[in-house]
Amino acid sequence: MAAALFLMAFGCGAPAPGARPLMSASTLPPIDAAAPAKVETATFALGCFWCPDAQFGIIPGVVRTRVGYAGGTKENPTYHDLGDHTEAVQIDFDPTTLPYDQVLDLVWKSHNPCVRTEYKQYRNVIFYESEERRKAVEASRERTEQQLGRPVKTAILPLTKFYPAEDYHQKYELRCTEGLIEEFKAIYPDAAALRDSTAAARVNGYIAGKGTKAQFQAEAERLGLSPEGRKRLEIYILK
Ligand code: MHO
Repeated sequence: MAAALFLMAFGCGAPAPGARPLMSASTLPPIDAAAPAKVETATFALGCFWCPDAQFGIIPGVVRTRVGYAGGTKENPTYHDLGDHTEAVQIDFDPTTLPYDQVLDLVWKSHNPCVRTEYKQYRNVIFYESEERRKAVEASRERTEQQLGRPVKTAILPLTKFYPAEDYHQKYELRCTEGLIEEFKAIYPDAAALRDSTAAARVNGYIAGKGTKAQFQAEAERLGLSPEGRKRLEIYILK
């Protein structure tokens, strides 16, 4: 009897209870469906990680962002048990439209590199993943010192490991914005998929006031928002 009821309720070939329907490319925000297969990754720390998450998530050519902990030795750090780690952001970017040297320029311009940061949690760091990257970072430091005419104090360190932070820190501004976060949770019930969405990265940046009207007009259709969601987001775009 129970089996018959089960079959009546769910039918043949219907997903098992609790299974999530498979996401088809057409239900994704177009900007996510078009994410390039080949990306490179860069990691840096510029104070509280909520801010660079938004600041870099809005940049054309940035495909994904994630915030986390890096630079220390403690294994499996958490926000409340950080050990010797620093809050960091990691971006996946499309090197064909945004070369690594441009990423570095943006990093140098988005903080004051002449100030030594007192707390390890919030210190400024550019991490490198290879010898080639180390050379590129050091050359960009020299260019920056010449431009500023002062020594730069931002640390340059090898990236040994990056620990992604808790879900509630990912796309923080978006998560705090009623009406918009619900739209993303409906598209991406899985927190890691939401974190990895280009559309979520852009919307998080717009909410933080990092985007311009011109950029929004050019990509609004591709962010996967409802007409109400789009109106809600427009309130945050002032420039
Ligand atoms: N506790 C600070 C910084 C948060 S952060 C992710 C705040 O609430 O603004 O370090």
